[in-house]
Amino acid sequence: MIQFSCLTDVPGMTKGLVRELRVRWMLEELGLPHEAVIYSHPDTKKHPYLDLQPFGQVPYFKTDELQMFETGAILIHLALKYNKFLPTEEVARAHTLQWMFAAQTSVEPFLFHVFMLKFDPDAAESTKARGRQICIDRVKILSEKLGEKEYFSGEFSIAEIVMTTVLRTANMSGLLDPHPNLVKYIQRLEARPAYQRALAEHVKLYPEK
Ligand SMILES: N[C@@H](CCC(=O)N[C@@H](CS)C(=O)NCC(=O)O)C(=O)O
Repeated sequence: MIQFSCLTDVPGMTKGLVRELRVRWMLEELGLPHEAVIYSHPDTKKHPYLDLQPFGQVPYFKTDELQMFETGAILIHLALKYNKFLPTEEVARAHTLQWMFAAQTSVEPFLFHVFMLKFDPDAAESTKARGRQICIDRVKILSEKLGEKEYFSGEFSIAEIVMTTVLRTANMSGLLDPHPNLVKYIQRLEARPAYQRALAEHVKLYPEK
């Protein structure tokens, strides 16, 4: 049975907006039976929940074969598995993925920020401190998840290209100082000849800086 997590109660303004809705919608489109597993917010912040969603967020996604998190990745997984809603034709597929990533990375964080400022009177006051704390927590979780492993995704993959480039900024901000395994991870990935070639070409664009 397909399962995904959701929350018992959410602030009124976010009713109808919780991201588990994306997974529900996709499952309805596919006509697949599913079960929502409901958690209190405090329970999502401790084990065993954190084994299924390391950031303590909803949703996780679970079947007999696999468990995963991140709504975009869950949708891609379902689309590939059931061969629906992700075109197989190369250009159409590329454009579909492009718009999905655009929504989640280039658009959503900014729209959500404005939404929070409008509906949560305390958000403006605490956004800076809260933002920093979230960053501290996120890198700690990533450090724990990586542990002594070489890669997050098991082998060198597109996930590692993105993760390395994201974590480099955290390193420059000093956020990785308590996490030598993440610093070593970056160094290991940066040592790849392909990365070195890419960086050399990139910095050539900015000779004066
Ligand atoms: N990028 C994640 C975001 C998940 C997310 O932000 N979930 C929110 C609900 S919409 C959550 O669990 N918030 C509670 C929290 O962070 O404590 C995804 O798309 O799955």
